[in-house]
Amino acid sequence: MANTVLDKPAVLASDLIKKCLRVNKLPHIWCPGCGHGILMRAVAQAIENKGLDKDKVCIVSGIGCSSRAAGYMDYNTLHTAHGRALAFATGIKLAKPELHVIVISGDGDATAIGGNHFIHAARRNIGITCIVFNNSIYGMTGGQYSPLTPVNDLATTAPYGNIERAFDLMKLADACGATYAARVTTYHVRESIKLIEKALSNKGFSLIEGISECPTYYGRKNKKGTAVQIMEWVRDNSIDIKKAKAEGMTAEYLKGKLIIGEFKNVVEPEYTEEYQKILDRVR
Ligand SMILES: Cc1ncc(C[n+]2csc(CCOP(=O)(O)OP(=O)(O)O)c2C)c(N)n1
Ligand code: SF4
Repeated sequence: MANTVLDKPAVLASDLIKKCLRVNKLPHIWCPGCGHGILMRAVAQAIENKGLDKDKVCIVSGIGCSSRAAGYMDYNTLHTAHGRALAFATGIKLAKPELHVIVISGDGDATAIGGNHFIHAARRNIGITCIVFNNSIYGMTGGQYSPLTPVNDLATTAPYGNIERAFDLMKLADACGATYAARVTTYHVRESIKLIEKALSNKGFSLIEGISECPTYYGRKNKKGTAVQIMEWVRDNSIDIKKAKAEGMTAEYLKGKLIIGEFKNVVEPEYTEEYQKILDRVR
């Protein structure tokens, strides 16, 4: 196995921080126990493991606690408007197809105000790696429910329980035409890094849904306990999609479980390559 930071945490983790983060922007704003830092680090580690040239990486975010990650990461970065990260990223990828364009987004940012950009970026299969830090709630603005808040859960805007059904982001990405889709968690860090690496290797639109903790709003509102207890729940209730399929687990058995792992990995024409073909033809 590669000699990753996770194999020698004490020494190499600090190297990763110095190399990939803007240390002058630290300390970060995230609450103690917030899962977003774990996902940010997994993204940086995946970029590092793939040996990408930092100058060829562009990280785009919208607005939210999750979107603050772009400010801490030492690559070409844009911190844009709420819900619009994929629109900015689309422009960047079209102008500079040689860049590895990565979007970091929250569940609200990506699937509520940014939902339309999401479905069309996936439909076009444009070469963007979209990483949704899903904490099931709007963190930055105080705990409103999002399109990924489970039914019956509590939020500041659903004090008696959320009656809206949540999107299944894996199914949404698949239906819209994304060519790579995986769900990872802050508990399964090694697997998360590997799947982010695979997403970065896909030529077209890749979605990573990163299950993250917001102990401050989602956790407190829903009496989920401490950040550690939330992660223990994830550990005890996650089932890999491959295992679920191999063992023929029924939908009834999987109800209430968190299905993780790689859901889709196919090859389809990538948008900027198709666009270039048109340019070559007409010029
Ligand atoms: C156009 C616009 N609408 C609303 C807001 C207010 N706003 C800022 S962050 C946010 C929600 C963030 O939630 P999410 O995207 O889930 O990210 P999290 O903070 O949970 O990481 C909202 C509604 C804004 N900044 N701009
Ligand atoms: S409010 Fe929630 S999402 Fe935002 S930093 Fe705090 S724990 Fe993280």
